[in-house]
Amino acid sequence: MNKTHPQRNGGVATFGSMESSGKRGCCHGCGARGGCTWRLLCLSALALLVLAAALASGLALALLPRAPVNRFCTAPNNKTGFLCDDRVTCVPASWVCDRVSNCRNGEDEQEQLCGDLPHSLPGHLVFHCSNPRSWVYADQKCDGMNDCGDCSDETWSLAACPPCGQDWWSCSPVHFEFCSCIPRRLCQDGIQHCLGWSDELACTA
Ligand SMILES: [Ca+2]
Ligand SMILES: [Ca+2]
Repeated sequence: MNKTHPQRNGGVATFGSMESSGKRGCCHGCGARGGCTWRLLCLSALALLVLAAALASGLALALLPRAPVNRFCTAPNNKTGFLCDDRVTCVPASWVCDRVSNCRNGEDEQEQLCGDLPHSLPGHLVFHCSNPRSWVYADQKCDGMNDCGDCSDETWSLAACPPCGQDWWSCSPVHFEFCSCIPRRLCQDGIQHCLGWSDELACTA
């Protein structure tokens, strides 16, 4: 008595055709004893190809020359600033290359930026004093302090500073720290700051 398994003949025929086609092509064969070896091999090869393509794309993108990033921004108190990589954080100009990381990833202290000051800095961060050998950060221009040493960051036409604000007293100072305005908090503090004593005689805080 021969028993014929209803699925066996069909299965053999099916396996046979799939196996032969699997050897001809790829990812179609599934041998009964091989446990879908060809299919697994083909799928693995495909996965490797996809992975390799993804890696190659990433590498190509990394090697592409990047367009210069616009770092200009306005920091608090309307100061000229440096825009961090997050495109949100705006660091005041004088915080760049001060050896303190202020951007999340420290891009304000990178060697590329700080290696050859001031030439390595973006131009908008630098103010050149009337003395060609001196420079200050852009946010030190018109801040009331004599950072250039010759007041060219405060009074000269190069700086084009607005008149003293309401928190300042306009006079001719004697302290080299200031140029043409002194903070009103220094008025009537018992110390002469203005050449004509106006900070002690006329100014009210
Ligand atoms: Ca810094
Ligand atoms: Ca200044």
